[in-house]
Amino acid sequence: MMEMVVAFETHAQTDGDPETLSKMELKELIQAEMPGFLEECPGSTQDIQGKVDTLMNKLDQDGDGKMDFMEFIDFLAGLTLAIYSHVGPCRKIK
Ligand SMILES: [Ca+2]
Repeated sequence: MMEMVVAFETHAQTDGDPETLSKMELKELIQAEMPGFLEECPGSTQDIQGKVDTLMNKLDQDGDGKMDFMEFIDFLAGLTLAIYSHVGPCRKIK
């Protein structure tokens, strides 16, 4: 988790606003920290930028067009739940 905090802080500084991620910063963070995440969406017809746009639209709770740290935490929580729901049942079989 500390790595994700550092990743947020590192990528959020790119455009001079260290408190939020722009769409470009979000895209760069995902591509650096979660390789393949934007590419691996079976059935999706969106290109990578379209996926980033959709992700930002869903997660930008205050509608300012940027992702603040609390919105980023919600993204991580949702992602963690999705991974658990996919991997959890497999672990229980062992
Ligand atoms: Ca926001």
